[in-house]
Amino acid sequence: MTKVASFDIGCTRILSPDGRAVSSLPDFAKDRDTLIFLYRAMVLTRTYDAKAVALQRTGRLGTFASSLGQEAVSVGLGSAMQPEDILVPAFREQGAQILRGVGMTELLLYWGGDERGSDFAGPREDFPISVPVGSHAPHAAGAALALKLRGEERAVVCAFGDGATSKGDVYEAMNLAGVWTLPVVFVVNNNQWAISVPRAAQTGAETLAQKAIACGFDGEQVDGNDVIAVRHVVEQALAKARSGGGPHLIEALSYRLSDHTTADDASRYRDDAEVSEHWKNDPVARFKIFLTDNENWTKADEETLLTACIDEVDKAAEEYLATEPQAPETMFDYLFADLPADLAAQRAELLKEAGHD
Ligand SMILES: Cc1ncc(C[n+]2csc(CCOP(=O)(O)OP(=O)(O)O)c2C)c(N)n1
Ligand SMILES: [Mg+2]
Repeated sequence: MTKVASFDIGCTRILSPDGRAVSSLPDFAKDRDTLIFLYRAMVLTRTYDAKAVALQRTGRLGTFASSLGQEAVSVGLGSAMQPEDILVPAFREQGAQILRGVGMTELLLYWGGDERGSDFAGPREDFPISVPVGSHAPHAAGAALALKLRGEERAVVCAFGDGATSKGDVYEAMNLAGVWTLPVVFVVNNNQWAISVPRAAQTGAETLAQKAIACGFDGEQVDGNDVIAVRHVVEQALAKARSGGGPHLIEALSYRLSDHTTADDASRYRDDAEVSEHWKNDPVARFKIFLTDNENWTKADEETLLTACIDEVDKAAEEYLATEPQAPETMFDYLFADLPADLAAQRAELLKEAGHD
């Protein structure tokens, strides 16, 4: 038999869980301001998540998906992007969205059931949150095709979870991206769980990264709790995509420290001991040790940062809570350009009931 194909899957790690650099630092990681910018973005994301969960628990927000433990994935990928690139997120990439200019007030409106939260003022060409699992991947391929046809040196980042990689939509999008050499970087936010389905039950493949190989492009793993490594590999993949080198798949290895969403109780299907073990890889703690040891990050710096993040998040929450709710009939207004007759009748009935007609 002649060997006709072979492939390797590498994994990049720059910071070890105890905060030491275990391979050479990329240039951006030698700049103190950039490091602090990344740390602040992760702390802000964690603060926002905690506030959102508290709002939900007190009846002031709908179901919410926290990114606790996965901040390095979203901040890493978000910080690797240029403003003109396009983010097509799932629902756990708030770190990237906030960093790219989506307001926390807007994100809270979204999770509060207000469609205006998806119409954010920030990066206008970024896509809104996709709760349907994986169905945004073909949209990402479509956006990348548009960039390619227009000859623009921009690229798309499409993020989804480990569970989404079992969806046909994701494979179809990757296949199309491969065959048409589209400028799109797929990032698997592998938090080891898809609600109650563990990674081992998701696929027989050894890695999720190797799914790229069947689609004709490279895939690799990265330590998803290492913000420096995530930013580095996504930056490289984006540079390749923008310059015509085609798509790339990055599997970011992380762990979902929270429940799936506020509608879930993960203690029903996974051991507390497993979760405790993964707290040792906390991306925020790891980066704080690195800053303390290498950049003279002090307790006072930490206090100032925490206070600033809490203030920013509290302000966004107050703005969200003070926003007048939309009129109930607006629930019909965002899906169809021309409302089908049955929905038009329901809309009219609602207006009549509310005395608005
Ligand atoms: C098309 C579709 N099927 C099922 C669901 C219900 N659902 C929401 S999240 C989820 C699991 C997603 O797992 P993963 O892709 O690993 O993302 P994670 O939630 O872990 O970030 C499921 C099945 C959905 N939202 N959309
Ligand atoms: Mg998952």
